[in-house]
Amino acid sequence: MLPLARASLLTARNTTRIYTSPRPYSGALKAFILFNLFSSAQDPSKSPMAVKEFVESSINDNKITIFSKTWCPFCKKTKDLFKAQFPEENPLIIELDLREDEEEIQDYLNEKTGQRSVPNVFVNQKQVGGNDKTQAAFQSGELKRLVNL
Ligand SMILES: N[C@@H](CCC(=O)N[C@@H](CS)C(=O)NCC(=O)O)C(=O)O
Repeated sequence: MLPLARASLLTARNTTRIYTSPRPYSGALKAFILFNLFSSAQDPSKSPMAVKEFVESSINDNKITIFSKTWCPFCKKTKDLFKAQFPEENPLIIELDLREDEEEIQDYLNEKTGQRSVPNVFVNQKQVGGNDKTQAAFQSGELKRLVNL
């Protein structure tokens, strides 16, 4: 074989060798990614209809609904306000960070109310808003009016 031809064959072999070893991993990785994409796409609890139904029934079936996150300091203030000022009420508190459909619920709340942040408070099916608006509504007497509708 001509020296030049041998050299290019060696290069080709080396190249092949370099890319041979990671192949089993990249195949497994691809399968893993595809599996995860497929699983989340197939998860019925995350479908737009299921999320919409969950949010709407939560709001419609409860006098007070608070979409919250366990670690959120504004949510704590809102929850404390209801506990202190309306102890006889039993708000439905949905801690989004404990759910797998957290993102989807926030997307739907944003679509419905223009607000993606938490807390997001509803009283007698009316959106009050986040913590600032809820505290202000309490100060003005509007929150009490809504609770007692
Ligand atoms: N001014 C808002 C502040 C609410 C806020 O910033 N909430 C944070 C959590 S502490 C939030 O929702 N961040 C976006 C997210 O968690 O997706 C209020 O009064 O509610």
